[in-house]
Amino acid sequence: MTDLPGPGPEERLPAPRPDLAPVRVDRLSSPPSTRRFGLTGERAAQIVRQSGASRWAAFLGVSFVAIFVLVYYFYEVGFPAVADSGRMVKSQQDQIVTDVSRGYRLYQANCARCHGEQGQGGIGPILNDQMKLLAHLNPQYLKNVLQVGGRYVCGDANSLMPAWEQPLGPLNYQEVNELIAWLRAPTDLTFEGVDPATGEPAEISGWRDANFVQPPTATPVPACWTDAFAQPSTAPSASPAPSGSAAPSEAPAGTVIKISAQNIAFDISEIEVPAGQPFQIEFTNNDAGIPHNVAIHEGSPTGPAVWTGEIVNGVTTITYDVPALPAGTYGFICTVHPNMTGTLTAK
Ligand code: HEC
Ligand SMILES: [Cu+2]
Repeated sequence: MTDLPGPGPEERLPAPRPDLAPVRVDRLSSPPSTRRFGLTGERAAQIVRQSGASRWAAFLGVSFVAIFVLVYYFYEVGFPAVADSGRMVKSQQDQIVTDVSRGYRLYQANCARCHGEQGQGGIGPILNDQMKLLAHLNPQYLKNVLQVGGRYVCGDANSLMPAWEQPLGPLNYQEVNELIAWLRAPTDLTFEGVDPATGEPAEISGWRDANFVQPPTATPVPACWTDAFAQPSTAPSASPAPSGSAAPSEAPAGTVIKISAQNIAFDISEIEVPAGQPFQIEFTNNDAGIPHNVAIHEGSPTGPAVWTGEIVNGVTTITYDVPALPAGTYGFICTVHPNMTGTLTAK
């Protein structure tokens, strides 16, 4: 610690050091010839050529990067004036198609047995109706129905449709989103799917017509689907009354056909009536709280309607007076449940 011995630590001072003379060093050790700035003409020309070339190379490099960045930008977000040309838009569309086709498969597996393979209705209400798809079947409503179940629709606690989304149902939120994407898929969206009728691969397209405009005369879709049947049923119920008062006098000895409906099905699939004679149908609806009727259509149940009976809520019995039918084959159907059908022959 100390340089010189002393009587006490406080008296020990640093020893003086001799002055150091600065050492002179030549900074450059290369020979002076290399440190001359003089240029030969040849060398100067070479330098000019070289720097010109490297500026050119740098310019090319920078422009290449600039063009690349620009092209890549448009490749990602789309070229101006070329619709849907961007990679991001395309991959977004691919994702939508993936969702829709998965939703389509979920629909065929879980929903088609009640709502029909084409959404035409059956045990459950029609879903592919443009008026419904316009506003009634909006994503939030569909989400609620699938979360809560059929009771959300008309407040019927005994609705036939269960809840579908977890935790009450079997499907997770992703599957529900895919189902909603399918139900609302526009008609111009097509994808590879399996035709439920043939089991063959087929081009499937959505139901919703994006260009559909509500006709001015259209009545809005009621919140509860059975209300849609209430209106026509009240109007015809007024007209059958006068004809009903006339019919019994006409056909007291006439034919009376008995049909009943239970568990969303008719008990018979074939009826025979005399041609050219009015007859009566005694219709019993055994499904509590579920509306049914009998309607007669030309040729087949999907043909043009010839006569439509009043829709009645079960459990009840109603006697319909049916006007005379020309000889031929007809279909009978429940207007509310298009999968309740049968054949009627007049001869
Ligand atoms: C067991 C038959 C059945 C199955 C399976 C079924 N539904 Fe339903 N669905 C119904 C019935 C019945 C109603 C009417 C609810 C009510 O009023 O009680 C309904 C109502 C609906 C509604 C409301 C319709 C409207 O007009 O407001 C939607 C949407 C719906 N179902 C979608 C689906 C989807 C999607 C699936 C498949 C995951 C499905 N349903 C499976 C029977 C079924
Ligand atoms: Cu019915």
